[in-house]
Amino acid sequence: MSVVTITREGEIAVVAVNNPPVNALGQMLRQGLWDAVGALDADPSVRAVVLICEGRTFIAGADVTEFGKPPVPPHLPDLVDCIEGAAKPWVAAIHGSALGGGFEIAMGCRFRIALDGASVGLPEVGLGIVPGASGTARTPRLAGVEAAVELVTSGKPVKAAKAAALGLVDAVVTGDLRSEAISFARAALERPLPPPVSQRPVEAPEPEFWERQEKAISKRARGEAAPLRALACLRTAVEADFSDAMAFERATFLELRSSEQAAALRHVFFAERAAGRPPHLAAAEPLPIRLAGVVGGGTMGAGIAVALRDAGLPVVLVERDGEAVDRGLANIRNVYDGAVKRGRMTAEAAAEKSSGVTGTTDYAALADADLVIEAVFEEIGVKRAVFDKLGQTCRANAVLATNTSYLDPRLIAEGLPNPQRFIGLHFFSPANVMKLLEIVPVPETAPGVLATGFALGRMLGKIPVQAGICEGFIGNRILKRYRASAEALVRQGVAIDAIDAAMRSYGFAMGPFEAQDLGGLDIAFLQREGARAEGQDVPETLGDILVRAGRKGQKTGGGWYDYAAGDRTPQPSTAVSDLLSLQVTGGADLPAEEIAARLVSAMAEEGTAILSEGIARQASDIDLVEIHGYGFPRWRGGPMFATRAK
Ligand code: 3H9
Repeated sequence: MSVVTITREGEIAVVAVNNPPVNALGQMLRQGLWDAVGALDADPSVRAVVLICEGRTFIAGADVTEFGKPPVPPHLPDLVDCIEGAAKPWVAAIHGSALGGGFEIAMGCRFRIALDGASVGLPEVGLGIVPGASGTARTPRLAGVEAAVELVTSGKPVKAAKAAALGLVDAVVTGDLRSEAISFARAALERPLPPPVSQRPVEAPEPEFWERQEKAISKRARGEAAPLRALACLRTAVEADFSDAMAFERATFLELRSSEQAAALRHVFFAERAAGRPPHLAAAEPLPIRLAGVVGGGTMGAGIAVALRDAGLPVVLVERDGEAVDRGLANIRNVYDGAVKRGRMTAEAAAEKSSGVTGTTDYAALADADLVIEAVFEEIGVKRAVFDKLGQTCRANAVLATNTSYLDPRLIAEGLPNPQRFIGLHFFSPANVMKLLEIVPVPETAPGVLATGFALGRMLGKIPVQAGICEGFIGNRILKRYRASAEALVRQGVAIDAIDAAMRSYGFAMGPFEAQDLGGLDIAFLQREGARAEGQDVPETLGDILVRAGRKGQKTGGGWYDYAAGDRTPQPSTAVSDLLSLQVTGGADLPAEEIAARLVSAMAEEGTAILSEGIARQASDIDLVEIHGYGFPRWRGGPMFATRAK
């Protein structure tokens, strides 16, 4: 089957691309389009050309799997020029997404029309590169500099209607794209043609514009190379002539393509796609989810309810008494009110979402639920009592899930009728925002129930990762090791603020100690105390010493740091130095890179143990857990990738 076929509608030729799954611009497709330009230019009976794609999307970009290999001609920038230079005008007919090289091809066309709901964009910075086939040079000529800077340096696509308003597409159509595009092409032939995009004028902004952008991007995309380099390309594109701009963009693209950041981001790109479709569940059929229940309306339960509502599911929220029901529903409304305040949602949409949650104290309301997620207090007796009731009231094939983060799900499931429908679904707070979902089967969990966990993850727009059973599963187990290693550095005499600063400069939003101060030191302390009470040998941590002295974090005015009233800025604390003085045995003064290297290696070592015990299925899953649940910088690829043998 050919990746490019040409058919005719009178004087209009229709070039159809068919390169599943996403019509990526592999060498065969590039060659096919190159040959099509030649053939149609040579055919005097053709007056215009429509470029359209089969399948779920327009061309989604360069073929990322080719990035590790030497480039093979025809090169994409040459192909875009070739389409632009064609003797007949080309019309790109966009459905799905025209992304990266796909949108660059569209910009090489004389016209672009898009189906309503389609998107266009230049997501290259998300792969650690800049557009490499004129995206930085042609976009400002279509949409102006400001819009181009936003599009290219954020990597965020825009929907057809906005694209039309920005001038990125010439028309938005509904109905049959092929016939709309043919009519558009016929009508276009009746009017004088606009100049090719590369020949359109562009107004250069003042130098201060670039300085402002540089500052904003450095802040927004701290540590990432590509967005700033893309900005430099855009500046060259409006200050130099077109061919110089193209040469500059190409050189930048090639340099970044072989960078460590690009390799890391490609790794994450493929890991994310692989995570949602685990091959061991290929034959398992997920169960349908039409009605969901949540037990527990605290921060976590409310967040889970919002995540379920955002995916369009009706939700029943069960709490132990009327007051708790009201509090739970108020928690949910608060989340939506926040979204309205930030302009992310209209008040009507928020009201519609909130009204889709029914609060009750009566478990019988869960009788028809397909899935119930328990998010009550982290105590085995409390959780067991919930599952006793669920076992009595829910359908025998309803999926019953616990959101426990530390308890053993096997103990929670004990005594449950039909334990094959039981599973751990570990959300991260805030559950409607955080992308990670750890899926923890017990030995009895049926493959279809496990597959339902993954299907739910995809439905909620999360990154689902399967984890085996151990204390803390994948993420919290690595977190414990990370914190212990950070404390080990403090014991060696490394300053607390030096450790936090080192992890910030590595790319985390916060270091390990300031993060604990924000979240509170008492939760982990109580867990350790609980384990000690059960007779487990849990060594005293430095955090324990602080909590015993009343330093539980920001909420008590101090933890690892002091905080002035009403101020969240961490101040190094002499009280902490005094409290820990007996524990600190050295006077180490390590460079930031060494601190970060030690802590990331510790995470990776724990990851290796997790892998060898079969708790994680693959190293890339561990990277996804750290990136999506714990703030590991995406552009470092995760601890396993960052410490791999090169
Ligand atoms: C670029 O264009 C550089 C140029 O400026 C310059 C060059 C010189 N390549 O996401 P899905 C695979 S950089 C190869 O689940 P959806 C993906 O791995 C590129 N493969 O589908 C998966 O494979 P599998 C800029 C790709 O419907 C399958 O397709 N473009 C590529 O949820 C389905 O993917 C981008 O960054 C690719 N470019 O979403 C766009 N893209 O089935 C990246 C996807 O084996 N792509 N695959 O696991 C996307 O954003 C989404 O795939 C898209 C569809 C929105 C298109």
